Amino acid sequence: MSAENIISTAIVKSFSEKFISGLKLDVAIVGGGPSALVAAHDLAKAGLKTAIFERKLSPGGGTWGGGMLFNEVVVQDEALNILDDFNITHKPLSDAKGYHTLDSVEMASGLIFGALKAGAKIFNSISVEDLVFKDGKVNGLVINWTAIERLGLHVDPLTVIAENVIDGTGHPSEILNLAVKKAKIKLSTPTGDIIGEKPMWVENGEASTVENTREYFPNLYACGMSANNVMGGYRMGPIFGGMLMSGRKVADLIIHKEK
Ligand code: 48F
Repeated sequence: MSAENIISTAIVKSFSEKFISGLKLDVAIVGGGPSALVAAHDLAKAGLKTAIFERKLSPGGGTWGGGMLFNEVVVQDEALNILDDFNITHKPLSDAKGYHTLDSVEMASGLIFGALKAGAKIFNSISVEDLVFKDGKVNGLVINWTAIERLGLHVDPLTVIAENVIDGTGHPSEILNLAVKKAKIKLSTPTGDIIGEKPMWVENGEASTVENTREYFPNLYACGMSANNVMGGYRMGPIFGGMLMSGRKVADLIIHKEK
C-alpha cells in the first residue's frame, strides 16, 4: 500500500467510525460556543453519549475574539471552579474585587480540549438545519455540511437521533426558532414563542443567562445566549461566567433527569 493510500483510508475509516457513533446520542448539542463546550464536558464525564455539531470550522463560538478583538475576557468569582476544572489560567483584577481576566484563546482552546478529553465528540463544519420531530416529540437533528449550506447545493441531509437536544446556537436561538416555526411547538415562555434579546445590562444579563437555562419543550433545552434570547434577557458582552455556569446547569438538568 502506498503512503497516500494508507493516509486517505485511515482518515475515512476513522472518521466514519466516529461519525456513526455520533448518529445516535443521549445528548445532541447544536453549536460549540463556551456554554455548549462546558455542557458537553460535564455530560460526557457523567457517561452520557454526547456530541456537538458546530457550523464553523473552529468550535469556540464568540470566545476567540475577546472584547472587540482584544483577546482577553473577564470571568467572575462564581465561575472560577469551572475554569479550574479545565485547567484554564486566570488572574484577579487588582482594582476590582470578584473579577478576573484570562486569555480568550486559552479559554477557547481549553474548553474544546476539555470537552473532547471528557469523551464528547465534536463535529465541526456541520450545520443543523432542522429537527427530527415525530409524534409531537423532539427526536434529534437534521444535519448537513456547512459547505453545502453555504453553496446552496441541492443535497439531502442526514439525521442524528438523540434523547435530548440542546440549543447552544448563541444569539439567534436557531433551533428553538425552527421548533416554533416548523414544528409549531409552543415553548414554555410567557408567549409560547421567542421573546428576543434585550440590550446590554451586564449584571442582569449574567444572572438571567443562568436562570433562563432550562428545558423549553420536552427534551429540548437552551443554554448560553440562546437561553437569554428565548426569554428576553439582557446581553452582557465579553464577560463569560454566565456562559460557563449555564453550560454546567444544562448538563446538571439532563444528568439528573437521565438518572
Ligand atoms: O454564540 P456562541 O459563542 O455561544 P454561547 O455559548 O456564548 C455566547 C458568547 O460567546 C458571547 C456572549 C457572552 O458574553 O455574548 O456571544 O451562547 O456560539 C454559538 C455557536 O453555535 C454555532 C455558531 O457557529 C457558534 O459557534 N451555530 C449557530 N447555529 C448553528 C450552529 C447551527 N444551526 N448549526 C450548527 N452550529
